[in-house]
Amino acid sequence: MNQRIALIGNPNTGKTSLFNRLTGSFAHVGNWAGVTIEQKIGQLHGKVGQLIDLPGVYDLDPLSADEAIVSRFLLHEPFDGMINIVDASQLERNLQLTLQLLEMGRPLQIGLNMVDVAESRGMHVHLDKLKTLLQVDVFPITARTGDGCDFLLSSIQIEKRQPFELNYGPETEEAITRILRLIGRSRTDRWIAIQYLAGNRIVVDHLEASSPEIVAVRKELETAIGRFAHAHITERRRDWAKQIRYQVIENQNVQDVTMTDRIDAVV
Ligand code: GDP
Ligand code: K
Ligand code: MG
Repeated sequence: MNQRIALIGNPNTGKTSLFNRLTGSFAHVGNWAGVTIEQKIGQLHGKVGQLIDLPGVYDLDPLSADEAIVSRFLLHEPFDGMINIVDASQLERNLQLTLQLLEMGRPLQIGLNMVDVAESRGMHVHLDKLKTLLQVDVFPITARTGDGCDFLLSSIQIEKRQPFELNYGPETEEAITRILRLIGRSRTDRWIAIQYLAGNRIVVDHLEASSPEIVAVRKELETAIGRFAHAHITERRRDWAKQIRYQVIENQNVQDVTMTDRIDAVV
């Protein structure tokens, strides 16, 4: 079977470096429908399968053209699995996207990149703890040198996975259940209700067109919690990412790499 694997992660986490390590010559370079951003698809080395290099994003909420491409891809394009590349030196920021991918419940593996940068700052990531907390396979890699990339390649799998369930609090959980009932979806699709409440434009437009009643559910939730649903979801994601980082990094005195540190580290 010709597997289609999507490569997803924050900008500047090493996606293109990993893409070049895992694939041979380009199978295809084209444009995403309606936008002029390059689409890169490569044949996976030694496998009947393709890797799709998606634009780097921090979130699935399509505020930027890149996020719209990724969001549309995940909602509308056929694919068999995902590799989420995560920057080990910026876990708190990266994991906020990872959570959204975990919630989808599609086959997923994490390539933990920039391990060299993290280690050089004295940050040691407890891989086993991270795997247990995220309930997904995590492969440490250094995309720049190729370390760990072959093992990641040989471990690509498209097994079914249970969606990760983060609890958003009683009022939000009730709203999620009501939304799923209104749109006729099961609990495994709860990520759609979460993306709706998070204000993902593509999901909002799609769901409100077919089930206008869900607006009232969101408004009731906002009255109950005294704030916008999207603000609540975003904060909950950030708190979760902070907690995971706290639990998996050994030396708590070391801070995550900042954007300025990153520029210094890669040049
Ligand atoms: P993308 O924006 O996610 O596609 O990231 P790139 O592959 O373009 O990488 C961004 C920068 O990080 C480049 O300068 C890479 O050489 C560098 N880089 C990629 N992987 C690693 C790594 O594992 N360690 C270090 N130190 N740098 C890396
Ligand atoms: K780049
Ligand atoms: Mg790139």
